[in-house]
Amino acid sequence: MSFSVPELEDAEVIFDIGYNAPVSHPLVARHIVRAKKKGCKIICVDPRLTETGRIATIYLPIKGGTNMLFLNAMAHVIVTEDLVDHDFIEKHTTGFADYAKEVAQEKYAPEAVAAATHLDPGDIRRAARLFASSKHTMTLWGMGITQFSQGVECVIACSNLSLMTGNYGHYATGVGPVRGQNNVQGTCDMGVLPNQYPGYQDVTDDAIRHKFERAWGVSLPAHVGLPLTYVPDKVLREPDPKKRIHAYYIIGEDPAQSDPDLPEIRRTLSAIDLVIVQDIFFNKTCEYADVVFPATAWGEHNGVYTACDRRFQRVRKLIEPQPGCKTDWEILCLMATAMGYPMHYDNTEQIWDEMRSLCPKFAGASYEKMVENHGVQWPCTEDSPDDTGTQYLHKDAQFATADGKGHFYYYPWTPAKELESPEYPLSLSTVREVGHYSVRTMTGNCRLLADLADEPGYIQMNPEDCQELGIANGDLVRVVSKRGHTITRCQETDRVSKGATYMTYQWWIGACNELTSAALDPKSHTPEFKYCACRVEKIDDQKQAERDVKAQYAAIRARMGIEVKEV
Ligand SMILES: Nc1nc2c(c(=O)[nH]1)N[C@H]1C(S)=C(S)[C@@H](COP(=O)(O)OP(=O)(O)OC[C@H]3O[C@@H](n4cnc5c(=O)[nH]c(N)nc54)[C@H](O)[C@@H]3O)O[C@H]1N2
Ligand SMILES: Nc1nc2c(c(=O)[nH]1)N[C@H]1C(S)=C(S)[C@@H](COP(=O)(O)OP(=O)(O)OC[C@H]3O[C@@H](n4cnc5c(=O)[nH]c(N)nc54)[C@H](O)[C@@H]3O)O[C@H]1N2
Ligand SMILES: [Mo]
Repeated sequence: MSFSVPELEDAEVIFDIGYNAPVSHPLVARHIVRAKKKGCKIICVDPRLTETGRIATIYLPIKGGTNMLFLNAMAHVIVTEDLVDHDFIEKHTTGFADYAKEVAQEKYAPEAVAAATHLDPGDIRRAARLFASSKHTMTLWGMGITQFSQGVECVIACSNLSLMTGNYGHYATGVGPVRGQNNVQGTCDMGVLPNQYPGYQDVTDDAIRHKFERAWGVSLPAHVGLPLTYVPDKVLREPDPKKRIHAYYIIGEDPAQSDPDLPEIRRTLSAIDLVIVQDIFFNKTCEYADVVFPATAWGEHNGVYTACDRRFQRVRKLIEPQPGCKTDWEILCLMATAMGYPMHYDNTEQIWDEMRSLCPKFAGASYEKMVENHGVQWPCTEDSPDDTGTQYLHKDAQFATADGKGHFYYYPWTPAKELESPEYPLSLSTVREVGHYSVRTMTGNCRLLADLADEPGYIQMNPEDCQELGIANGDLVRVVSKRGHTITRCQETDRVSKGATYMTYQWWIGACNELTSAALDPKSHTPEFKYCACRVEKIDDQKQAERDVKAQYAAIRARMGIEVKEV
């Protein structure tokens, strides 16, 4: 994120696209509400009417999968109505003239994209004018733009809008990809990426690689590793046995629930020789594990988490772990040692200080500074007390590119890879709900949260679709795609448009990843979780279906070792 979350309160315009803060990040949502109370205008682009959409100045109920068409139309209006910041563009960017020529084409006029995007051309024009009207326009995006086969290009298109309107490089402006989990930013900071070491340093850069080799006393490969989403390929379809994956060490991830196309994931996990799962609960992937390492949870260990706005924060142990559980870093040390590389640290601060010595961006972010300043935002390059970190990036519009400038790139729209068809006439998008968390190991066993929503989850459907299929609110239904099928409950709501359906990916029985497609973005390798085609089938014998769901739920919980206390 280029800005800090609290800066949102001083935004004059918030451009919220494909991001549902009230459900996904209630603390961020609070800042959006405060901004609104201070007079901020909100543009919300989401095919479902979210709570942000409800309080928006302009709500744009976009047809799923047409983000790029819409973003190019926004750029079209800003360019053709000459709402751009000429001075900023000239001083701080390159490539604008070529980009402007492309988006100025008539095919991107709001009137021309109306049919495909399902948006009112007047609303697009109003939104573009509002976006360009302020130097405190702040953009927030989420999975609604990134979980597409054209995710990265849409992120660049959002950045273009900020560049052309001078919305970079000062307080309360810029772009905010709001990261998912409490520490997903931290895992990337620490190099849990196929192409980079800690501190965003490329594995293909010889000087960098040699630095890590010297520090660790090992030789390291010069090639980029494999992204998570290529594991099925490298297990099921790799002809060269030497290149096939034989062992899979999974730490804090539940691919058997959260990866797309679960029938294929099950084949993959069954075909691998060795599966190790390191987790705080018995998750669905554990059913395929040869070894399970029980790890400690957040209240049971010390460490550092990075928030979405680059803020390192100390976390402290509150309680002693259960006997037999170890911290993730201790387990890794034991594994490394057992494999012939003696690895030892006395505590997390030692690990942190080694990391700082190897990562220029983080070099000044000591434990001490984190405590004194309630966290430190990177980059923090100097050890001296004066360097307290970086609140917002690209100060004075100096960008982290070779020439220090922001670059414009144009991309045409590419539709989602699987569209509605006579056999699968509905679109399916998969999203989040407020009461449950990702693979539900952490929320599924809590009675209070189960009261909010429980198995087999639900599918949001427009009332007209329900009527056509003869399905009532609350009915169990079967949902089918090219990959598989699942059972869930119909939730009738006019917040979604006709022809579009939504499921959350938290459910073990109503598992939407039985249906989703593994089409990937070629740059980020992120699956197209936000679009595939499905059909919904009515179930005639509801009583039997209810009994089946209950039995399946009991069986899954028994396999997971979950004791259910009836109250
Ligand atoms: N309660 C709860 N909170 C969570 C999580 C959880 O599981 N439960 N998970 C965490 C994680 S890992 C993450 S990554 C974040 C994600 O947080 P978000 O990005 O907010 O998550 P989603 O609900 O997946 O998607 C956001 C919105 O995209 C919209 N959308 C779908 N298709 C399109 C489209 O074609 N165009 C546009 N513009 N929008 C579209 C959906 O309707 C949805 O409202 O949430 C985190 N917070
Ligand atoms: N259909 C569909 N699928 C999706 C998405 C979607 O929008 N739609 N979103 C995708 C996204 S953005 C994400 S991030 C993934 C999330 O999917 P996952 O990463 O698989 O799910 P999480 O629930 O975040 O946690 C994974 C595991 O980590 C364990 N865990 C928690 N804390 C610790 C710890 O301290 N140590 C260890 N070792 N384990 C721990 C939990 O018990 C859990 O089993 O799902 C993806 N899958
Ligand atoms: Mo995520």
